Amino acid sequence: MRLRAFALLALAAVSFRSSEAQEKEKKPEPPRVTACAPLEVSPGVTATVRLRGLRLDSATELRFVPADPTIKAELKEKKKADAPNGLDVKEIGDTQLEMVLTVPAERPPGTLKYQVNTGGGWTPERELRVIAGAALIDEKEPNGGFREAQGIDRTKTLRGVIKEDKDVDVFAFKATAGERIETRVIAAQSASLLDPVLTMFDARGQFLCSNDDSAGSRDPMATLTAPSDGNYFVSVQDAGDRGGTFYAYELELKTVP
Ligand SMILES: [Ca+2]
Ligand SMILES: [Ca+2]
Repeated sequence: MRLRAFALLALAAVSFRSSEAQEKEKKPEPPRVTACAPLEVSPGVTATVRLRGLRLDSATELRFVPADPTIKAELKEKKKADAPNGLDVKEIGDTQLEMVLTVPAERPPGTLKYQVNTGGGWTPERELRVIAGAALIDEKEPNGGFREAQGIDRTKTLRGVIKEDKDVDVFAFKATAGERIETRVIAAQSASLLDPVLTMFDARGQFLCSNDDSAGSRDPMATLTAPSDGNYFVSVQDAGDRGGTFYAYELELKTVP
């Protein structure tokens, strides 16, 4: 009798467990953002930001962390999307979402954390950089070689995109002899699919230095001591020669002691 009761109990436990497992299977999984473009917004400027990820085509709501009712935000086009150039769709997701954001003009530079909701819950927090419009320069194509290099103002952040496979972006800047210039690319540490490589050259196009990954991130950093007064070049490309909409980056050059 006791044995039979035990067997019944065990059976009940099994069926309870399996219905719990079924319940779990039915519950939709939370969405995830794997990439975004551009990587930044400017206060007072309405911007369309594209997100790539898992289950974003059923997005219903967007929120900021901490909550900020002064930001105007709207979810726009939601759709299924193919995996770009051979990337694994399970990793980067097969959906896209557009959000149109206006951050108030008074907001100071920094970061803006956000989350997207679907029936399955909220995405983990992601962040956009907030950079004043006057401190940003946009990349201008064509800039694929030394002859068509884009001259840049080193006091500003350049915002660019490796827009297709094998795209290389080249920028020109001036430096004085002995000046130390720290150059870095921000991409992977934000939410870009780009694995950037940066390379620096002198005015004749001779290689000076290069970096792929630094400080535990796929984003490179290099410090150049200018050997003489004159023009220099810096190039940005993808380590795997890939490119596309979600291969955005920021390039910053600053003089350091
Ligand atoms: Ca480009
Ligand atoms: Ca890299």
